[in-house]
Amino acid sequence: MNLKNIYKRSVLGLYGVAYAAAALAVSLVVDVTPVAAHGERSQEPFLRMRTVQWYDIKWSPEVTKVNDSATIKGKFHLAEDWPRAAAKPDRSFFNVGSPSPVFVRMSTRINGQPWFIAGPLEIGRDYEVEVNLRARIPGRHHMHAMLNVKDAGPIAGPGAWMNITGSWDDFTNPVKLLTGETVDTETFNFANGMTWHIIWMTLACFWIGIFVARPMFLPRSRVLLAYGDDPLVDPLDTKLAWGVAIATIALVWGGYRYTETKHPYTVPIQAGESKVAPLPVAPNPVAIRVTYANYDVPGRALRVTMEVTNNGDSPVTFGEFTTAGIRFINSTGRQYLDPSYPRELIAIGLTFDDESAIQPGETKEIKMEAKDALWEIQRLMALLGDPESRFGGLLMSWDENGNRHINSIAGAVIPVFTKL
Ligand SMILES: [Cu+2]
Repeated sequence: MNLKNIYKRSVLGLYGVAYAAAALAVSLVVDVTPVAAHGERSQEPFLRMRTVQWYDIKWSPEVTKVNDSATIKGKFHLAEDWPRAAAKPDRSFFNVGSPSPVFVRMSTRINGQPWFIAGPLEIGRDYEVEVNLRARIPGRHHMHAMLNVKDAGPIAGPGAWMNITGSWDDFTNPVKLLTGETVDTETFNFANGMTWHIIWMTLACFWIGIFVARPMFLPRSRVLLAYGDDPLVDPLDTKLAWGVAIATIALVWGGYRYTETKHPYTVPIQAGESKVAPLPVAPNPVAIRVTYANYDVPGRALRVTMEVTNNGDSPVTFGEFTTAGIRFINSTGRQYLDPSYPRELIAIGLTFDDESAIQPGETKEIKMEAKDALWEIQRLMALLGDPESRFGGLLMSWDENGNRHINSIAGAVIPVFTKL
């Protein structure tokens, strides 16, 4: 390779750098308007319907002032029909899906136990969760309950709008340390953090700068491939490398020594595993066997045929089918509906071919229809395009005394195209 060639390649490399810089500048200058949701509808239906089945989720209050507390609480069932394509919840972490840290999470409890590290959860069982939040950034935010499952990713639950009023400047997050001192974690050691960023970035830029200047990456790589590293390393390079290596080690060692002297009492970040027993299995006299299910594409309706047995001593009536946080209800379910549940996630199109109660000891075949445009709006009909076209959800029934029974049902779905 001749000199002219090396020069040409260096110029090409510089064009690349200039292009990247221009792209960065455009993205900084052009106003990017925030979107109202975070793409929860684009998550595959099999993940939303057949993994974490959320119910009784409550967001309160609707409006919170900066620094005030809010909670998200509710329950979830881990579906027996957990899809093969998603990793099992052997290591899960309860999280809150929000547009940036608009709230600060103060605590998470699962079945009353602190849950600050990921841990195993059991398929087929139920859990109760409560998250305490502290309002930080004013605005109208869409907040989701969410379960992060290792290797399966975040599984978003239903979302509701929570508003924060006030000014971000007033936000404080005081924490009392073991030594009795109180610090505000919002601003604590901010300058220290910035200083360390600047130190390491300066060192990194200097290190890369050496190789950019003497000579640049591409010509260097060509020379290395053609002639080996002998012609590339000169005595100054060796001196600089030693200098940077010693500076790095000195900074790390010095930093640790300084921190230890300044904060002699520290607790390491907890890195174990949260373990909690699932909620006890509630006695459920209702047994359901799904025998057939189809999805009416033009009619936007899921139709499920099932054999239902009431093994209890009180007649039961079906009232709600919940899937992916969407609640399909009929007149029975409406009586028990939480009025604060997001309206956009409620569908009233739940019907049964036989609406009469199932008597104690009775077994009968029931055809359920859950019909609503929400199948389209929430993009759940995309389950027909999933490699495993199965539905899942919680079917809720109530006995005469108002006791609720929950059955997690699932089955294969066949698409049908009937005339409207
Ligand atoms: Cu959202």
